[in-house]
Amino acid sequence: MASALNSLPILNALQTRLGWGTPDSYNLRMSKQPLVGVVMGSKSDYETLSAAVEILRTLEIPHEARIVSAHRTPDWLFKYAETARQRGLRAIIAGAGGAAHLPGMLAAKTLVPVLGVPVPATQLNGLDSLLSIVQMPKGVPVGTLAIGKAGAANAALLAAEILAATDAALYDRLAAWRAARTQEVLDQKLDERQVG
Ligand code: RP5
Repeated sequence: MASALNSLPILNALQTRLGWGTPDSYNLRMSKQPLVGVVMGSKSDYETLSAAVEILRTLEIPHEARIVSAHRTPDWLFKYAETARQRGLRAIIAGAGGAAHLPGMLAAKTLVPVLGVPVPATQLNGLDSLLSIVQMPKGVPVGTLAIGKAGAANAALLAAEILAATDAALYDRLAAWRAARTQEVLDQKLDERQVG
């Protein structure tokens, strides 16, 4: 029904006029089917990964969040990775702390792009997970972000950029988000005694 409606030129024109983007992007926004999977090795990692979820919500990107442990639920990890593409995921954000094998093992089992977020969960404050995630062997890439919430937020923005390549309406939302960040800095003022 939806695809039949989308073939109506007048509806397409209306969608474009209202800034809803192409019929395809309209369908993606309206569907509940997740496009981005946010996975983490433990519930305690959510505090870090919430920065990614927040950005995905702001940009209206359908997503899901799941706990998937590389060492404690390896079979579930494999199932998640193996079904990711057929379930419609276009990017996976994977955060883990310590000996963080989650992003790399997901990447080994799917061609859906994996964005790795090192979580500061141990005595080494995320340096251990950063090195574990970033040092992938040639041929199995993981796009590795910064340690902690900044990395999680950037992972979501990178996922948005990947999706925006084929979604004009999302591209516009992303551009508006970036413009707002620029404006925030332009609006910042130093005190009189700070300007020198
Ligand atoms: C926690 O254990 C970390 O924060 C991490 O994400 C998780 C890793 O679990 P495994 O994937 O190694 O089972 O300390």
